[in-house]
Amino acid sequence: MYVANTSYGCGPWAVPWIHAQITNGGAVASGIEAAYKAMIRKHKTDAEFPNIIVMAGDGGSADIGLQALSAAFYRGHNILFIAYDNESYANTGIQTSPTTPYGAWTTFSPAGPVIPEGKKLMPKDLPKMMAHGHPELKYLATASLAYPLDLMNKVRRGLNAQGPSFLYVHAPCPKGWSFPADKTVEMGKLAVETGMFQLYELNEGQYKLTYQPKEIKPVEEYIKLQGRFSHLQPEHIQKLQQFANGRLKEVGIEVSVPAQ
Ligand SMILES: Cc1ncc(C[n+]2csc(CCOP(=O)(O)OP(=O)(O)O)c2C)c(N)n1
Repeated sequence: MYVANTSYGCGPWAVPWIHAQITNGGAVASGIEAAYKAMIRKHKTDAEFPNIIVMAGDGGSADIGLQALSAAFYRGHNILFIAYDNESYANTGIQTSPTTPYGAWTTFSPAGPVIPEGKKLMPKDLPKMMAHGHPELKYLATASLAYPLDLMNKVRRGLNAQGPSFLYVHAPCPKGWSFPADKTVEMGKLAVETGMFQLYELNEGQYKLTYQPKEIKPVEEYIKLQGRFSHLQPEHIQKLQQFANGRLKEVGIEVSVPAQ
């Protein structure tokens, strides 16, 4: 979101923004929050306390940026940390990250005779990691660009929460996943309808689904539209189906693996 939006020497934001390292988005936001608080308390500024929002990729949140994110939440800074998940280190040319799904092709997880499925590891579940063990956490939700009103409402709730808030946004990437750009919203919806991504809010320690598909579709309907999964064999697809079923079960939806 940084490089693509600011190439070169300009940017699209109508409000102030600052570049952070991929390692330290949480720490940079903490510093801005602390500076505003101190300056307001000491009457060094007439400014109102602003909304402070981090926009981090999955690398900058689930992987290299995780330490700074967790520390900012532990200290209780009044910030909204948004992780937008395109399921790879994208800007550098599509390398695997902890949120890249099992079986996905990336340049660091190519499919070949030795490792036919490409990526062997199952993904890290960052929102559930953030949901536990951060006592100051005020608000947590997942969202998707395919459900924009829901997304905007969750941003507002996170900003209203007066403390560390975390929003995890599923953001399908046509280039990295290899599908036509005009299918981006469809891909976002299919992720939710197949259980590859779940929309929820954390409500007093319980996951509350904010959108529940009427019928859960087989994951194959989602992955068959993406070039990054085109090498998968039926046994790999079965593993992805079990993964989706497991994630759904964690948020309260019981699904049996649909027959192949
Ligand atoms: C400390 C450090 N290591 C590596 C890089 C190189 N780098 C630039 S952008 C990028 C990918 C970021 O991935 P992600 O955070 O998922 O965001 P995306 O590009 O997918 O939006 C990397 C690794 C860097 N800028 N800084």
